[in-house]
Amino acid sequence: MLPAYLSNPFAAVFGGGKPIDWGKTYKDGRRILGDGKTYRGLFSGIFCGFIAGCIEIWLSSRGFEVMGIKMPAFGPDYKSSLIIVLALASGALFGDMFKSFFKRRMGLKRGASLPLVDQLDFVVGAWVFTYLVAPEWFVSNFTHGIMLTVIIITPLLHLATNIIGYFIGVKKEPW
Ligand code: CTP
Ligand code: K
Ligand code: MG
Repeated sequence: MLPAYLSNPFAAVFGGGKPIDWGKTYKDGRRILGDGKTYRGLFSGIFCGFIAGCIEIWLSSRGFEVMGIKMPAFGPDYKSSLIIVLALASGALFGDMFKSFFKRRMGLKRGASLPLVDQLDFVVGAWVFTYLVAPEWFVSNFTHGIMLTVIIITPLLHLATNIIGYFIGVKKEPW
């Protein structure tokens, strides 16, 4: 999940410049996506998430140790692993973009919050893209366990990060 988790914050760090919708409005007179979705954010986010995934593939191919626990070498199928990593990173940002389209149709301005949807958009996007390239990944009970954990933990992580952001003064609201 790391490529999906990292593509969003990296899009926020490196984003800016030309918006993906070129500043155009939809039939309803509102922006198609809004200024919060830019080409630079999209490509830098996908790139950083992809690099994170490549490091994971590299680590898992040689085996590594975390806090004294030895992880065995996986000997992964590199080609399919790279495609999955790319699907996770890009799916996350496309899911986020898809959500912005609907937020604008609902009349919500850029940055306005849509609870739970704002926190799970990228997770759903990442899984939809992964399903398209590797449906076999979704049949195992192990994967279902990971998915349930991610759905429960992600909104909590999001809230915790925002509370920290509020106390260190980089966020106006603690949510
Ligand atoms: N960002 C970007 N390009 C993307 C995604 C994000 O440039 N494809 C940057 C923007 O600067 C954006 C910030 O990351 O403001 C935070 O992303 P997000 O919370 O998804 O955007 P919002 O500004 O909240 O816009 P929206 O209401 O459309 O979700
Ligand atoms: K987001
Ligand atoms: Mg936002």
